[in-house]
Amino acid sequence: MVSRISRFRGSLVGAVVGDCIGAVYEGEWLPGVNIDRVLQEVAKIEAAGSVSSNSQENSENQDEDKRSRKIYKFTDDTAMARSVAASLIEQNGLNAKDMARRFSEEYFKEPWRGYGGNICLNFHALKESDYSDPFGPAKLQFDGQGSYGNGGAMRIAPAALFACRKQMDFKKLRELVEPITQLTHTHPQAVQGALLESLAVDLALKTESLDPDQFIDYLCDKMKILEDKAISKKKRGADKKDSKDAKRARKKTDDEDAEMKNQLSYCEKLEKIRIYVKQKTQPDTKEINEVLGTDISALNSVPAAVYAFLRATKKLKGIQDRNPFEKTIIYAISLGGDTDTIASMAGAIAGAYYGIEDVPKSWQEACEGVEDALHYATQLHELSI
Ligand code: R7I
Ligand code: MG
Ligand code: MG
Ligand code: MG
Repeated sequence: MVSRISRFRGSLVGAVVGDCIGAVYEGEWLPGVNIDRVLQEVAKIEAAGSVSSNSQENSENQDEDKRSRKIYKFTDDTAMARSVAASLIEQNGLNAKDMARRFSEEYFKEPWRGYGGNICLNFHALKESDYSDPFGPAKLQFDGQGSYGNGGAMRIAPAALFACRKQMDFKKLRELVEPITQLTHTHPQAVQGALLESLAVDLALKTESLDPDQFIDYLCDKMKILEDKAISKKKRGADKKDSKDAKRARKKTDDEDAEMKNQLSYCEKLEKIRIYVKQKTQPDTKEINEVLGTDISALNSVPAAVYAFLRATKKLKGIQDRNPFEKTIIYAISLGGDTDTIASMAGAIAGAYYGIEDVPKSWQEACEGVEDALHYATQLHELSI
């Protein structure tokens, strides 16, 4: 049995190693990233790890090894997740102003971490207004429709851990995840994506013996509630016919509907995942790209992360000798596109299920930010009992 603390550590560390290793390939599109290339990179990490373990008796050698070893830097995904963790821990709950300030200050300290194109405007606006309305600037993004990027989902694992008290239900998880996401992302797809990721992490933390079908059933159940609510909210908005604003809102809704008609919803994608996971022959990466998506939008990346985690319980070409956590990360990266983020989100779920013992030591040593992640996981664990 994997202990609860091991799962907490596995989840946050899983997210960090997915981000750090995935970042090597971010933005490589079709036809994905050849799995042999990912394996070569991983082999380098593991070779460096075995050198350091051979020189363990000699501390001088050890220091020298540490200096010469390549360190894989984390990106914005981890930078923001760290702020979520630190803020929840220090405030023992959500303090929106505090979290917004941490996001923003972190960005101004290290703007080179690879942030999304528009989120930076948010940080500027937050700072200029001295965080007086932490939710204000995000609502103005993209002509008022809010960002649908995956920046909300990519940082949410610590919130799932914080919320993982025995009595914590879906409603309470939502009450935490929605505002954390809305500090930067107000588009319903971004919020739903963050909820899907947090639900998957939460469920993985609590699952003893994984049955992919049941895992998907649970997620579908909850996502259906969210999607139905979003549809009726939209309808209510469109029904207000009187004012000019409402007319404009209605036109926007129609445009969005037309745009979204070509897209599968989260629930529909979860049903596709169910089929892909069961499939005897490994699904084609091209098809995964087209159907689930692997880009920087939440709708086209969170499902891919859930899929990578579940498919890694099955046969995967070229990586059968790897443990299922390693398979999850390597396979998620091989799907291409937004590799740091998809691998990070998949890593948070896989780590929550398999625990820290399945995250290779050499990977942990190679990735920047792992020690802090372990520290945050321990503190979140203490708060959650
Ligand atoms: O979502 P966000 O934080 O970006 C996260 C991604 C991850 O891959 C990270 O690893 C990092 O590389 O970036 O940042 P946003 O700027 O909110 O959204 C990302 C991008 O999605 C935007 O720059 C836009 O290109 C696109 N986008 C939209 N485009 C049109 N209309 C997001 N929302 C919209 C929209 O409503
Ligand atoms: Mg990134
Ligand atoms: Mg990314
Ligand atoms: Mg380290």
